[in-house]
Amino acid sequence: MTETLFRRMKDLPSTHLLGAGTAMCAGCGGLQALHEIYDLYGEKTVFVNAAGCMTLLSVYPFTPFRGSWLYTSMGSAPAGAQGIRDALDILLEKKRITEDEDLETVVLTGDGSAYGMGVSATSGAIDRNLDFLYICYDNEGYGNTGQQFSAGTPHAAKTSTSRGPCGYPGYKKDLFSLWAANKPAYVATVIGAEPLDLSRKIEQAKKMQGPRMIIALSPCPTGWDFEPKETAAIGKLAVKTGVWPLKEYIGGKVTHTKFPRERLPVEEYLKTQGRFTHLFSPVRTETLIGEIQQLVDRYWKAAEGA
Ligand SMILES: Cc1ncc(C[n+]2csc(CCOP(=O)(O)OP(=O)(O)O)c2C)c(N)n1
Ligand code: SF4
Ligand SMILES: [Mg+2]
Repeated sequence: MTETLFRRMKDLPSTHLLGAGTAMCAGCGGLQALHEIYDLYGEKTVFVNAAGCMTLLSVYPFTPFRGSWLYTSMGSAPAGAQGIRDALDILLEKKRITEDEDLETVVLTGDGSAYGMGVSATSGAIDRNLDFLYICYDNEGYGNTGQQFSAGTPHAAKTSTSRGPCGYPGYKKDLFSLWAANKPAYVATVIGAEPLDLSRKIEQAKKMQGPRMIIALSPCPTGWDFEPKETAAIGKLAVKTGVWPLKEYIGGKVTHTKFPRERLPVEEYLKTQGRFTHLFSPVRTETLIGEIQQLVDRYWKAAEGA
């Protein structure tokens, strides 16, 4: 039976591979973004995957990734990627593989790793100018273990470890700027609900060498509490309200790739998710809604003035 399953997975076209026969939630926004990226990046890749939801894609001895796949602890995926890149370079030098058989090294981690435990290993990898693509699917919490808050959790969101009346008291870390400050070749934010913007950025990253980083906001029906069919609509609202700026960094310059000229009020986005219900019910919490709106307004005022 396992043999049949393996054959079935192998026979599927690559565009339908990710998610086949796995335990991912319906409507997973992280998987949507990964699908789109994988379609463009292709099978000649080694995925170095830190512990998190996406590690459920591979259930030993099977994996939907056609190239290769390595599982690492939460903090060490970029270090694992260095080992893979070095091994491939040695094989190339010894002519044990041809240029055509070389593989792209791709790190895949959640926000728990990217915004927290993995920052040190990522900084080291950028310092060593490691030639790799780093994808962070950002579902704004430790999704795999029950949506505890992470450094990517937005202000006031309820998580399993911030259940009080005001939700998470902290503020989402600015990972884009943190990465850009390390001067890698490329940094971009994307979202699966904007596939044209995403594909242009992945094509751009593909043309470059050195450290290239992608942060994909990943609407998460399970952790954010919404119906799986709403994933794309919520992703679009994240962009239209200005909550998730789409931008890229190349050679010291940051460019916004989509300017929400007529921004919708943030509450249009907040209202769609159970993690923000306490802002509207049983009574409307004007202070918190106002604070979130102010954060977004301040961001775009600075961006427009830049
Ligand atoms: C050092 C360490 N602490 C805790 C865990 C348990 N753990 C496995 S996955 C996970 C959540 C990871 O969160 P994130 O990186 O955001 O990925 P997501 O689960 O949201 O996909 C945790 C805490 C671990 N694997 N390693
Ligand atoms: S918990 Fe969220 S990120 Fe994890 S598989 Fe489910 S929908 Fe995707
Ligand atoms: Mg996460």
